[in-house]
Amino acid sequence: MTQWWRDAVVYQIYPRSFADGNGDGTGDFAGALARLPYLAELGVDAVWFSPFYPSPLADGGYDVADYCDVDPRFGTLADFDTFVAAAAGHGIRVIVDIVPNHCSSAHPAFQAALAAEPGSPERDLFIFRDAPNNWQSLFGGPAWTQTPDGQWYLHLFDSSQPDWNWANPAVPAMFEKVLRFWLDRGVAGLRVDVAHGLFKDPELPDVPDPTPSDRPSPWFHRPELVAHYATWRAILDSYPEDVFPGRRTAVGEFWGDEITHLEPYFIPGGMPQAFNFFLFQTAWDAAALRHTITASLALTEGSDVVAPWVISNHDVMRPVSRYGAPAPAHSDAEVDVALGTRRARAAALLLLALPGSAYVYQGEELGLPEFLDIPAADRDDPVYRRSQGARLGRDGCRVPIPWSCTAQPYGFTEGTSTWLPQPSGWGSLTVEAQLADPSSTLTLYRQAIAGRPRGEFAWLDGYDLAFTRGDDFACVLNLGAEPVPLPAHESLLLASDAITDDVLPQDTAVWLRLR
Ligand code: TEU
Repeated sequence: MTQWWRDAVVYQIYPRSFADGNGDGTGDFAGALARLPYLAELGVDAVWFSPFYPSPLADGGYDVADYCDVDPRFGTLADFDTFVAAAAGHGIRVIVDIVPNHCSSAHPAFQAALAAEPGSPERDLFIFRDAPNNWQSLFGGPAWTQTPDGQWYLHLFDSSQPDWNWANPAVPAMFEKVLRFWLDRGVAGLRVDVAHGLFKDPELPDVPDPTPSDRPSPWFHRPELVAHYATWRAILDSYPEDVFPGRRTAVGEFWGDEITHLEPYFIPGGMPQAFNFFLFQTAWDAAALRHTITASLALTEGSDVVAPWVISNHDVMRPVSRYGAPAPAHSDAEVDVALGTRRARAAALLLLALPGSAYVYQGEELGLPEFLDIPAADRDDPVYRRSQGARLGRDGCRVPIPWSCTAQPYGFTEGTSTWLPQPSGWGSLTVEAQLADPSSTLTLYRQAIAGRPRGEFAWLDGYDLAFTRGDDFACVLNLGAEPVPLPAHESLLLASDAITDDVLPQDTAVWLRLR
């Protein structure tokens, strides 16, 4: 049975910001459908949609009020089905986002819990207590909110995102139905939000250090998870090859402070894929990157679980700004966009040459910088609100995509405004402008996706950061100040920047045909 996801390139769509089809300034399925040819030409194997379910959008849709429908702002279930069928026509599979750790406070089950008595079965679907412990929300502030009758409920994220009680068998039973609802509709896979969450230590103990982190804790990486995901794997594997060749898949959003925190998930019959976030958490330093790659490959060695590589998503600063900023960046003035762009292009050649699957977040292929100067009044991320502005949050990487023209809204919408503002000066970054430019970042991504190497990985001796894939392909990066002579090769396949005299300048990567 083909495991199509093992070396797939998956494109992440953040639906609010990908493409607007109805002129209201928010992206939707109609807009995405119109842009399918773009995705087909980019050459991706699948798209993952961040949540599009009915939601108050208090956390961009990761606050789900109904797991089995489409929010009218994004379209209808029929529009979703149309997209899946049309994508299949282009050979593109669809992955949907499942949010099992928490729902929206607008979810009928939580509304029923609020209306019910303390100690009732309705409340037992969530985590209500008479007194809070000292846990903190990952978005800032306490992880507990008090209800009018005096009880408190747990929310690891925003107060509008109550955590489900996974120790109550009704919760896994409900999610099994949600999984089947989408799998029956023909989706090829699921992305599982906060996959290291869900189960909590039943004692809900106070912790010595309540600072949120992704290490194993009474709320993250609980031992129940491994057996739980085996049940989801069995559901995935029970689906026939009716839509596409190959099994259905799921990719877990497992964060860890260290690579070893993910080890338990790399077992036979587990969740088919676990994101590898360590590449973008690693500094722009050859030795550090080499160490991360070696440790990541060791994690997947001999396991049938795949760990897709990632350099950006809707939760982290755009690579161009991250690699061009003295961290943490707080204003455009501090970001060297030219330097960041140079490094992000080299990182793209690394990402797409490594063995296994890679996820590309919308706009990464355009080399968009983070929009850091969004006015306070326009910011939407609860992280910004809950931290009283101390953390800028993630709006800057969620700006509507510039498709064409030289000014806002850059072809994103037929309307005049967009749900988050776009900066001026993005005219040269639009899809239209970059398609016409053979040296654009979009062209680089298209060429790299089309030409991904398949052979066995081996480090290339004599270089800080270089490796071969089989006998005839090499990827070489130079992150150091000194130019590096290229190894003997038959031809230069791709370069992240201009190369002269077979010498690789600083912050540049090349793909070489060796023979
Ligand atoms: O993100 C998860 C998340 O943000 C944390 O679990 C993570 O541990 C931390 O930020 C990294 O150190 C997911 C979604 O991707 C995000 O957009 C949502 O806001 C969040 O869950 C809540 O649903």
